[in-house]
Amino acid sequence: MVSGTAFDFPSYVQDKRSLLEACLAEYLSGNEPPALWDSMRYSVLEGGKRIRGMLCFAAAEAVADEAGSLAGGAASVADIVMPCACAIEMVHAMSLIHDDLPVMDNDDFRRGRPTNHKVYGEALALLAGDALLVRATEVLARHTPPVVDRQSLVDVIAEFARVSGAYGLVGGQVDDLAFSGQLAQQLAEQIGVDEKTLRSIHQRKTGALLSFCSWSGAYLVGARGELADAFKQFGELLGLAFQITDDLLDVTGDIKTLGKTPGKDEAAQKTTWVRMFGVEKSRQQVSELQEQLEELLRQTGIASGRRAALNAIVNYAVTRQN
Ligand code: GRG
Repeated sequence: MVSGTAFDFPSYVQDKRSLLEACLAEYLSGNEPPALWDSMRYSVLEGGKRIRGMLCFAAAEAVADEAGSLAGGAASVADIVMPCACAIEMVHAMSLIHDDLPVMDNDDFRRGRPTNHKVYGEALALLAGDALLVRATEVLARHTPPVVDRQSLVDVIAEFARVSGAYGLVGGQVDDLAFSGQLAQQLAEQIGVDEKTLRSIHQRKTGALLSFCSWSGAYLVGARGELADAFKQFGELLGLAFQITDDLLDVTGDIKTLGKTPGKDEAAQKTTWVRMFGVEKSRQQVSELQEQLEELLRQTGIASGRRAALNAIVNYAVTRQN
C-alpha cells in the first residue's frame, strides 16, 4: 500500500475506484420497480471522482494498527469501511440529483451527462434520491462487519444522519439557495451574508459530509478522542478548501472539462467565495488551507508514509480541474 518511495496516487485512485464501484453495483442491483433502480444506478455508478469514498478509506488506512488487518486479522480495513464508503457515495449522489432539479440549481449536465431528471423526469429523480438516501443507511447498518462493535456502529449511523440533514447538507443547501435568490429574499435579509455566514454554508453543504468521510474511516478502525477529533477537523477544512476550489472552477472551468455547466453561480447571482474575495485571494486561501491540512496531519503523529494518501487527496482536491 504505502511504501517509502513516492506515493503512486493514480494507482491508488484506480484501485479504490474499482473496489468501490464493484460494491456500489452490488448494493444497487435491485430491479423492482425497474425505472427507479435504473435511475439510482445512473447517478451513482457512472463517473464521479469518488473523493469521498477514497477519503474514508485513506483515513482508516492511516489509523489502522496494521495496514490491511485489524482485530487479529478478523477483518481487513477494506471490509470494515466499504459499506460506509459506499453509503457516503450514495448520499453524495442523491444530493447531486436533488441539487440539479429545476426547483434548486436547475442543471442540465452532471458528470458529463444529462442530469438525472433530464433522463428520468423530475418525479423519478426526486424518488431515486429519496431511495438512495435510505438505501445508504441500510447498507451501512446491515453490511458493516461485526468486528465493529454495535455501539460504535450506532455512533457512525447517528453522525451520518446528522451530517446529511438540517445540521449539514440540507441546512447548508437551504442557506445556499437563500443567497441565490431562489428562496424568500426575506430569509436572506434576516441572516445577512458575510464571510462567517458563507464559511458556515460551505462547511455544512460540503464540509459536513467530507468531515464525516475522514472521521468515520478513522472511527470505524478504532480512533477515539483527540485522534478522532483531528480527523473530523481535517474533513471540515478539506471541505472548505474543496468548495472554494469548486467556486473557482465555476468561474475558470469549461463545460467539457468540468462535465457540468460553468458560470452557474454568476448566472444565479450566488454569493460564492470568489464573488466575495476574487479569484487571486481565493486561490491564496486555498493554498493556506492546504498547508493547515498538512500540518494537522503531521500533528496526529501518524508516520509520513501512512499519511501519504491523505496528503495526495488534499492536493488533488485543490488542484483538480473538475
Ligand atoms: C442529503 C437529504 C439530503 C438532501 C440533499 C440538495 C442537497 C440536499 C444538498 C446539496 C449539496 C451539494 C450539491 C453540495 C455541493 C458539494 C459539491 C462541491 C459537489 C461536487 O462534488 P464532486 O466534485 O462531484 O466530488 P463528483 O461528481 O466528482 O462526485
